[in-house]
Amino acid sequence: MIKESELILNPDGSIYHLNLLPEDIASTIITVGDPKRVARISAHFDVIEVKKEKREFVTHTGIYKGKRITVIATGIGPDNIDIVLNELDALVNIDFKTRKIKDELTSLNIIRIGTSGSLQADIPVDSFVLGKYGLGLDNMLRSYDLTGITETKIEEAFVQHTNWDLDKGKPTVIKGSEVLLNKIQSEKTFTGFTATAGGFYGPQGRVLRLPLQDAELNHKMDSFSFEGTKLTNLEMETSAIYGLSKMLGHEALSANAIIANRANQTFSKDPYKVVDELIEYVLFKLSL
Ligand code: R1P
Repeated sequence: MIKESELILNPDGSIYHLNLLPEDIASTIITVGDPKRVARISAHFDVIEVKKEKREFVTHTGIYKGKRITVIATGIGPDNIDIVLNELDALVNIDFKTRKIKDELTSLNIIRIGTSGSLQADIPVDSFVLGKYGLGLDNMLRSYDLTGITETKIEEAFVQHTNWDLDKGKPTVIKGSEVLLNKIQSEKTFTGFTATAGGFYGPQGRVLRLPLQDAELNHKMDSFSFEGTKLTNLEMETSAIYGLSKMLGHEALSANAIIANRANQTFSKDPYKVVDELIEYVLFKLSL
């Protein structure tokens, strides 16, 4: 039995942060960073059945072309992903009455629709990138037993290639869902390593007033590849989603709209447009 301090439920029986009941979510879940992006997605639904929120965790569940889909905002960063993924899993795989793990486990399909910066000059702003792998630079996953979850050979190659300072912790590499990748990729999408940073400025090589531990890191990252797969883009959630999904038995894929290009220092003229295009693209692919 999972104790009250570990599995925290609100007085109405909903899970602590997400404020959701088990029946509020579908088995296909779209995650977004920006809470306002939730309504931009559910605007495409034929019907919206559930609208709930607490803090940055805004959730809409509805029907899109006959398929029940939940869209949930995670807010920014891997620490929030720890909350969202654990609580979504608890909603389907823990019986809230007995506080016991269910005998039959449910596997969710989790798709992130995010925004991201490209590290490659030939992956321009306004394009779509799918993360074949998540490369975590943030260490959130290191609190878990990652035995058998991470791609250790790629991790070692990355540490060596970038001369990574292990005082910052050790990068993790986790593969995304092949099933979802095959379903969603097309000639419209780029694929590669999506790197996840634990911050927006220094952790992604941006300098306003503070000097960086390694000013060359982004250049070392954009020249990293493993068996032909390049490091494509940088954002703040993918590797955390991939790691927790893999450990918990869910399928996960991250689709990002490229709104900045860090290699040629450009920014999309209309970031909302490319995000809306990615939303329509992913919803269409999920409906097939
Ligand atoms: C930073 O501005 C935020 O935008 C990106 C990053 O991953 C981070 O969450 O994604 P979202 O647009 O999905 O929030």
